[in-house]
Amino acid sequence: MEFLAHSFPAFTFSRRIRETPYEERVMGQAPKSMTIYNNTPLMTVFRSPREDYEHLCKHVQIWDVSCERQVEIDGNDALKLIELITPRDISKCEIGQCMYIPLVDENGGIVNDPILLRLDRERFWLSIADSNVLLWVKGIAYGMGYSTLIRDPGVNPLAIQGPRSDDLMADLLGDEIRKLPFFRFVRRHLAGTSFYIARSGWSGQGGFEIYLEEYAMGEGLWDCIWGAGQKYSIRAGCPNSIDRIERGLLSYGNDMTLDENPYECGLGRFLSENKEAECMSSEALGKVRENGIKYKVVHLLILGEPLTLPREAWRLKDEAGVFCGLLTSMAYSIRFGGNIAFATVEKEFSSPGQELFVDIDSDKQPRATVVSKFKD
Ligand code: THG
Repeated sequence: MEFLAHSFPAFTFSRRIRETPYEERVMGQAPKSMTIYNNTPLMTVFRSPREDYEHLCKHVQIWDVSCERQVEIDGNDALKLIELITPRDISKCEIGQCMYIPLVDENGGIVNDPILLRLDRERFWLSIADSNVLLWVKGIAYGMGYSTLIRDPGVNPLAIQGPRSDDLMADLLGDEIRKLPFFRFVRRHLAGTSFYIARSGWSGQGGFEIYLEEYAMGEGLWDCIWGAGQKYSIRAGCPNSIDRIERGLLSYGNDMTLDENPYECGLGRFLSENKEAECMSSEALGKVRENGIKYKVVHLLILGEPLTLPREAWRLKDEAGVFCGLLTSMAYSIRFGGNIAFATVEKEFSSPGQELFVDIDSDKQPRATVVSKFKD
């Protein structure tokens, strides 16, 4: 298997590793590799990255993304609390709307990059990436003396992704669902349970995310979608590295961390410079705007043979052999005829066209070119 260089000891599942309501069904589809995300198993490959990618681009897939945990923030100060932790202005977020909101600390560091769901005026879910938002938010709420209830509501999201997602969900929920705009959600009923369903998902192929609240209904829901999906050649899937890098979706913990600010990660368009509400990162981000950034996350094209990225990531050098950045994610893209990657590089080396070298132990060090974007 090209993506498994060597074998590992068996994984010990314990109470610290969350179970998901769909895992029996997922395991029945013989996934080949997985990772742990928010203490929850997340599959990474079913057949091969390339086969999974080609299927995702043509058909429809069902993904167990229970690892996208929800942090529920409920109560009188909920809006105020979320305004405090994100530099994005969320005051105009409507009930039934999702917003991508980087969470940023008092030093300008990115804590997480969740999707916000506004369930009610003062009731929200943060659908988080892999870092402990719950404890951070609880600490802030306590320190500020806010009266809010903050908890994990035990939601287990299921994503339906791919070009046939609309046909499949219209068969199950009626044609109305086709009209659901991007980043909007509605309440629907299926397989004996009701849930919020949003047009969203971590792929470039479009689709929906179902936020299942009743754990015990998970297998029934999976089976219902699976059965109806047979005519669309449905398969079990997972976030696909080729697709997400082509789409330019950054992965928290890999391509951005607490050490980077949102301007360095190209998330400037999600920040509201003059937001009215009090926000803990305003001052730090104002300073970044004044002083400029030192690093930048860029897209790289590395022509040649497929490369695999080791866990510690690869260093990048300039022509003179001086270290100037770090490769953070990579995949081989047939579409672009080479390896596509994200890297954090010193700002002087971040303009499109810039050439860099991948510092691997070989006579011929692969040449990497900074590109503006992989795909629109
Ligand atoms: N779905 C849900 N929760 C999640 C993710 C998800 N939590 C973790 C992680 N993914 C959060 N990160 C992202 C990053 C980007 C997007 C969604 C979640 C995304 N971005 C769009 C884009 O860049 O094209 C649009 C953003 C916008 O315009 O507002 O979709 O996938 N439930």
